[in-house]
Amino acid sequence: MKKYKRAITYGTFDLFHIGHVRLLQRISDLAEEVYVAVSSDEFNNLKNKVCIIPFEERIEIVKAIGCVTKVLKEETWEQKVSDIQDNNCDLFVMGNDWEGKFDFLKEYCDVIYLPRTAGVSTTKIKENVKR
Ligand code: C2G
Repeated sequence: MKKYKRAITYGTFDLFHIGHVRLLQRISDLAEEVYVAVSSDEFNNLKNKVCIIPFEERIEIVKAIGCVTKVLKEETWEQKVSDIQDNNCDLFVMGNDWEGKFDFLKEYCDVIYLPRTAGVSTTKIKENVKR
């Protein structure tokens, strides 16, 4: 029996890599179900992130990950509270590069920040490809 029923996490998941997989797997170790909100291309602009892979492909890739129960679209910074309430999530998880940034959600569900997978990032992949 896992500690949580339904976890939710958010991200761009561009150039999907092992850091993303491990994060989702560790969330799945904690919760029966894993909901993932994938950032739209427009929201990425708000995050000043330029995506290589378009939203439609990024969300299809995340949906194909075995431990992912459901995918949602992330379009605003403000949607997390309603996402948590509408989907009855009892856990919100992010990698610890976001440590503390979403503690206000503790009013609605548990909040956990997991250690990032060291040595891998979309930025690093982009740089390696350019070499
Ligand atoms: N991640 C990780 N290890 C890495 C790289 C990323 O654990 N080496 C985690 C991040 O901490 C994040 C998730 O994978 O929890 C997705 O990372 P990004 O796609 O970079 O997401 P980000 O742009 O941080 O978007 O509203 C929240 C934002 O949408 C988060």
